[in-house]
Amino acid sequence: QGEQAYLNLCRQIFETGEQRGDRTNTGTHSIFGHQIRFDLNKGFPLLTTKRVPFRLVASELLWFIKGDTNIRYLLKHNNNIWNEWAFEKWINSADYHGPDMTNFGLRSQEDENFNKQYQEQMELFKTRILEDESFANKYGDLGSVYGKQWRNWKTTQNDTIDQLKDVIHSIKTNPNSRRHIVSAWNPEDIPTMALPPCHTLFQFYVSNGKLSCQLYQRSADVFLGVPFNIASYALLTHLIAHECELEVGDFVHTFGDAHIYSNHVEQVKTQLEREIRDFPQLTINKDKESIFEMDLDDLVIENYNPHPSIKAPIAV
Ligand code: DHF
Ligand code: TMP
Repeated sequence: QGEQAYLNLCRQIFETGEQRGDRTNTGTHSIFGHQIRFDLNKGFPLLTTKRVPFRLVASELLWFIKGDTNIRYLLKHNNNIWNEWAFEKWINSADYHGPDMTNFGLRSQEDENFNKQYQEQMELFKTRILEDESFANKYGDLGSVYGKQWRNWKTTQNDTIDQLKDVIHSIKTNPNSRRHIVSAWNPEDIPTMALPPCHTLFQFYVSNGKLSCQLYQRSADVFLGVPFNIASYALLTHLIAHECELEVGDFVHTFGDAHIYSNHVEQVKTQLEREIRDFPQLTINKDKESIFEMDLDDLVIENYNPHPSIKAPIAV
């Protein structure tokens, strides 16, 4: 339960994980199939054994909720977490004429000279996304990722399905339903996505006036991605409970391939030596009912006193 369950998952991956290669050529320790649980009444699960930037988690979730798939919104909120995947599309396009950026993720870690060039190109890219709207429309878009599937799933009848609105409606009108599901996994659209969805499918459950949520995450970067994913789905559960006038219950996090990248091992060991502190509290602006009206300022985290942040390179 709680943060201890997260740390136990890390330990278990070290102790029983298989060393295996992966798409990014970084190398991982990995296990398959695991579940952890957070009682959302015991504080908001923003990990305390390292600082997790709530502002970035919240702006990414609001971006999904808006149905947006363009990193321009994120950049406007000073959120850089999806840059690499848009940049990748840009440097592979016929319009890119700068220095060769092939395999920039790994090369920027190994070659200091190249890293300088890469940082330069990335800054140019970001500026252009922010300042040039038609460029942003073309190269800031990540394809049919989360926001698209949650709010505008395309049907064979050339219609769209708003899964998020529908699931909120079904929670309100038929709480006992076993069909409160949102899926981001759209097999037809996978080829058009910068990254196939890692948090793949989630389900809600109403019991005794409390809303619980379970996520199936097919692939989990346990050090960098998972702390964000936990906080993001905890926040989503709070927001939907707020709109449906329910209390919060549990967040259940179920994993497929749960892995620690080989260049995160030292960082995780540092984190495992730290003592867990109390979780912070989340307050949502009571003047707003609908999750579709929420802004960053409507979400406030209090009493968050984590250990210092721990940096690590992200595998692209
Ligand atoms: N790829 C991989 N390999 N792992 C991921 O976790 C991942 N996550 C994605 C997209 N692609 C991915 C989207 N979510 C960070 C956290 C979540 C995230 C992307 C990036 C991240 O870099 N977190 C840093 C801080 C970032 C910052 O301050 O700008 C961290 O230390 O938590
Ligand atoms: P994959 O598509 O080859 O599985 O690579 C995706 C990587 O990104 C993998 O390490 C999992 C990680 N990831 C998360 O852990 N959480 C996320 O929210 C996202 C988008 C990715």
